[in-house]
Amino acid sequence: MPNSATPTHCPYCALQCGMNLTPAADGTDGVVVVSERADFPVNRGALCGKGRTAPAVLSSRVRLTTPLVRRAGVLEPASWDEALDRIAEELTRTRTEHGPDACGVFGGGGLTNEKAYALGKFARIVLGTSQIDYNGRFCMSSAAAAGIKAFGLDRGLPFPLEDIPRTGCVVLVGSNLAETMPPALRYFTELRENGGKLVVIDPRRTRTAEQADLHLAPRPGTDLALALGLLHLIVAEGRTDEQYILERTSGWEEARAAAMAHWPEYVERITGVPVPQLRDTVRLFCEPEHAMVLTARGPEQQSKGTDTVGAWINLTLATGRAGRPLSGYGCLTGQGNGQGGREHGQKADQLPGYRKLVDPEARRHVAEVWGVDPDSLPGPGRSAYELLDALGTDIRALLLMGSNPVVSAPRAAHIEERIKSLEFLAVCDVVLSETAALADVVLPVTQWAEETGTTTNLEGRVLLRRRAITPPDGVRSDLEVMHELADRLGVEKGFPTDAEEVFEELRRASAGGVADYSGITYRRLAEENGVFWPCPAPGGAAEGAAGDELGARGGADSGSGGGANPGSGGGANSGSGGGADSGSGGVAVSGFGGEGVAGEGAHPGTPRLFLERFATEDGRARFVPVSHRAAAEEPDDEYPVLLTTGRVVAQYQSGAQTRRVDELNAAAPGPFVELHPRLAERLGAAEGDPVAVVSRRGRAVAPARITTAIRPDTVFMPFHWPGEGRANTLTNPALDPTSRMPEFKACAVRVEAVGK
Ligand SMILES: Nc1nc2c(c(=O)[nH]1)N[C@H]1C(S)=C(S)[C@@H](COP(=O)(O)OP(=O)(O)OC[C@H]3O[C@@H](n4cnc5c(=O)[nH]c(N)nc54)[C@H](O)[C@@H]3O)O[C@H]1N2
Ligand SMILES: Nc1nc2c(c(=O)[nH]1)N[C@H]1C(S)=C(S)[C@@H](COP(=O)(O)OP(=O)(O)OC[C@H]3O[C@@H](n4cnc5c(=O)[nH]c(N)nc54)[C@H](O)[C@@H]3O)O[C@H]1N2
Ligand code: SF4
Ligand SMILES: [Mo]
Repeated sequence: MPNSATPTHCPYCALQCGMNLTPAADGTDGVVVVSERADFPVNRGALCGKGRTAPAVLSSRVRLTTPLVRRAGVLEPASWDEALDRIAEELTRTRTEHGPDACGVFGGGGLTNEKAYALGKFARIVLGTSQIDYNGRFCMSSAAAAGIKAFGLDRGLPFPLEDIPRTGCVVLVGSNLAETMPPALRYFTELRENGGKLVVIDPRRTRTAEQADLHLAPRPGTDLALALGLLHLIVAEGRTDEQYILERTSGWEEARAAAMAHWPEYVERITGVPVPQLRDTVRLFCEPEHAMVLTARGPEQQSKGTDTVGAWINLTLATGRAGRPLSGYGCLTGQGNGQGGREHGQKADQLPGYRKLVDPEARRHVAEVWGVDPDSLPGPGRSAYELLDALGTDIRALLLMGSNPVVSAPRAAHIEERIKSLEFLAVCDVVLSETAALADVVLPVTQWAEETGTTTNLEGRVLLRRRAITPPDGVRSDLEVMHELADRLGVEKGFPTDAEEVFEELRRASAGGVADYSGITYRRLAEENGVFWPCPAPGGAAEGAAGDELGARGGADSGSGGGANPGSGGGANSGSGGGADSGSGGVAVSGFGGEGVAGEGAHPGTPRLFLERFATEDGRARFVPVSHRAAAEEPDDEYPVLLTTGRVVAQYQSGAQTRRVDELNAAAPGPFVELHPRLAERLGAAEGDPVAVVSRRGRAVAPARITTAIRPDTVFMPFHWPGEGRANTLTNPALDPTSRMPEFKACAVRVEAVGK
């Protein structure tokens, strides 16, 4: 039995925990045993409840195993041919009658790199539409935009998690990782055991905040003011690193001036965080030699998320932390392939390799790989919310893969109406999600354990998720779906069904781009425990394309095209050629690369970015001059309370998968409204009483959960459930001007007791 165990990775979050899977000896449907995979360094065998129970969703008791087609208003089982023909006909009709942009495509950050790549290619060359985006827009897009502005490159963490225990202080902004990435908590526990300090910033005293040396509880939506106030104090207390600022950054004067306008007392009034706590934070952050700022959805899912993350990055720059060993800024990406899913072209403005769709050179390179005319590639399309908002008007038919917006989109009742107003909706999913239930055609697809593919975890580590079991009869992979549809729409070549074949093409398409995967192969991924991008092919196997973008821009790995870091094999990152990781000040790169695995001349990958230079044109990080502004909707007499939203440990996202697992439902059976005893008393609500939360978008009802762990001016709802308790009925789709991220984390509501 043990020798039939397959090492693979969890289907859910961005930690991409390693696990071993063994099919039941008797081949019983859906029965798969999960066992510890201690050799994978990120989680070292530890799994959360979602990972442990993930095989439950493989069972045909809860999943789809036959295509469904709507006939006379009812979804009925159909053959694959009928279902695929129907989709092809409707897409063709829509395109002919209304033009290619009347067809929309919506993807997901849970899709493998191969699927995300193929979906972007499918939209642009099969449908010829510009109208593609994905749920990652709702996730880390603000951090991505801020990272690109400041560093010239967006990779969630610029260092591996293993650096965290060895730094001096981590400021964790709006992450509840004790619930959202439980095995990662270990890194922070070790940090504290080593004498390092943890500061957590969250309007709620979460399980994560309980681990902290210092917990700041700002009003939702005020992180920008908080970061500016801290920078003000850093300057006032003379704690800046002037030499670093001079040598490695630009734009300090403007950013400094903007921060100086944010006096601590003013910041206290906006945020509710007392000045002494601001001073303590500055001391904890500045005193140690090394320190990090990590953000997650709290500060990012705001209509000013990009500026907010920019302000936190400014703190790391002013104190000389970014691009130094054991220090810097990172974003904790969320979905299983939240990182890779944002690199290979399912984003509205993007081509593979994190290239820009508006860049003529990028278009030329990718069009050549795809064998099409660069001029035939459409331009950038709408962002996720704007795309969903245009359904039924400009966009008449939608192909959706890997998301459940009926539950997860902001202002969800409106988006549900938009989806219902489509002329045609096709959904590929493993279960009949709330969105799939509205479709005209539903295609049942294979999932993680049944198919091979790669994901890129929150560290930028590309991983091989291996097939461990045979899928049930009747399901096909997303790649097969795209192959079949492309074929029916007149594109016979270019959509292989084998994931490795897709990956080989992705390597070429990404070569020379920011997210360069050209030096990564399935073989290397199988032998090493993942490879960090950028990883250019030796000698520019990208047909001379390597080096065009990064080289010209002096990117993170200036050795691209030249096989920098030659043959280190042992994983030392001190190769010649000025790769980003050379001269890393003696930081050992452990847990990376095995003896000689990378092979002679192979690039070892880049666990740590920016140690010599940033990926900007001049190699300097850019300060952004930002000032605080209010949330799009602030409390008033009619809506006097702030609503914020987020997650609980036992459910995942829209719950489409985890709400089908008994053990998880027992732990987290339904929605709730977390509120402070003082607010509950005013309402006359007792624990468990139904309370209504009302915003300008709608009304949701869920039981009260009364706790002193939340600010009295704020209520919290998790967003995992549809129906009456759907948090997104309430949320405000106000968008960040740069990232187009909706304001999931702050809107004005009133709270009412129900039927007392
Ligand atoms: N169990 C579970 N784990 C998950 C997921 C899941 O659905 N369930 N989803 C995965 C995905 S895709 C993602 S993106 C990650 C998200 O991971 P996290 O970002 O950790 O998750 P959230 O609960 O959305 O938000 C984190 C915290 O932000 C706080 N917060 C709310 N408003 C504000 C604010 O204005 N400022 C600050 N500083 N904090 C605020 C909330 O109280 C919450 O505790 O989790 C991943 N892991
Ligand atoms: N109020 C509020 N709303 C939020 C957030 C918040 O914090 N607050 N967070 C936002 C964030 S960060 C995110 S990431 C989104 C996530 O929200 P969604 O985009 O809805 O994410 P999931 O629920 O993971 O949906 C994934 C769907 O794809 C299916 N699926 C899984 N694997 C595959 C596959 O391989 N192929 C195909 N075709 N389908 C597959 C699943 O069964 C599921 O139906 O929610 C956002 N919405
Ligand atoms: S922490 Fe994330 S990747 Fe790890 S087992 Fe849990 S859901 Fe899966
Ligand atoms: Mo996310």
